[in-house]
Amino acid sequence: MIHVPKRRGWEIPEREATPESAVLHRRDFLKRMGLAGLAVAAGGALMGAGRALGSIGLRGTAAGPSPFAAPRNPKFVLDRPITDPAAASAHAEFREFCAEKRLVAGLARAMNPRPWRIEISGFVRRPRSIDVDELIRRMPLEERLYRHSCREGWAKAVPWTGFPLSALVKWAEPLSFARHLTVTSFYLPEVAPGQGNASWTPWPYRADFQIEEAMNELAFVAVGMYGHALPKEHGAPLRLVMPWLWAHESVKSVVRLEFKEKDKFHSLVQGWVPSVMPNRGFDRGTERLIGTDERRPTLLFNGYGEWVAGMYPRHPMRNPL
Ligand SMILES: Nc1nc2c(c(=O)[nH]1)N[C@H]1C(S)=C(S)[C@@H](COP(=O)(O)O)O[C@H]1N2
Ligand SMILES: [Mo]
Repeated sequence: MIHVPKRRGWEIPEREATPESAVLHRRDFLKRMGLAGLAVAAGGALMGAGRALGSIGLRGTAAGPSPFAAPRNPKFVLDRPITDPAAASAHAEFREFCAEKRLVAGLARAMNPRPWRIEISGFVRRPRSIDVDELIRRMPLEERLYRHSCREGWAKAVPWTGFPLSALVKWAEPLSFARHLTVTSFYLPEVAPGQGNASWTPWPYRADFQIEEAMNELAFVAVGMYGHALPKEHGAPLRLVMPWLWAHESVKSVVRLEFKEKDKFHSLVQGWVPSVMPNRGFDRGTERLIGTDERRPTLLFNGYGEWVAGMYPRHPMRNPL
């Protein structure tokens, strides 16, 4: 069944769509073998450093290096230069603050990402909440170079510091019949002026995933960027990065992970946008690289098919094939 999205004010017309045959590439990624152990060992060393830092946030101090400067996982390579950090921050999508991307960073200064608690709820062995810095100390930190692409037709390439979402899911101990995960952002209309605007709903911002998607090796939780703590406009103190999905799935400033037995398969953020990119009829065909304005073709599964294509065998909304 064809799913026709309602056009929202912030969507640009889809006049640039090109035939999918023009964007079907496979990319050569580094072989995935033998590197996992290395990342885990390096992450363990950093967890030690993090523990020594005490509770006043996780800044680098005389006591040790910043945990946000984590060792890079060499498995994930880019086909383009890293996006200039200033350009990335001047073009931040964070509707809680403003629809105008260049104003988001200024408005987001009003938020306070620490202290910050993350709630684990739903079908888990033990519903609980945890302080973000405590969570960071428990997780194996690494740096990954990922590309992310918004369906408005722009893309960034960013070194994220964080940990696999699978590590957090395992820590949460979902029950065997938990099949979906809803990841939710904050609701603070007194801090985030965009949340006073009911025309873009529902708040709080959220996205739904199948457990398989959450457990996929690519699914990442970022707590840092460019070797530093995550800036507010990019979703401090903790956000998702799901690079094979359109970037609207990468929920910023997460406050809750809820495990569910069942959900609409394709509920997603607003319940209307196909999430795997590119998707016939919704993809624009090219993306503009933030910072350089270079245009590149969009890629099936954003070029990450090697990791994720197997998860989408038959679902017409998620599998564009
Ligand atoms: N909480 C929250 N998360 C969000 C959004 C948002 O408005 N609120 N926007 C999404 C969209 S549409 C995009 S394109 C990416 C942008 O991430 P970036 O600004 O770090 O590039 O964040 C996603 N995560
Ligand atoms: Mo977006």
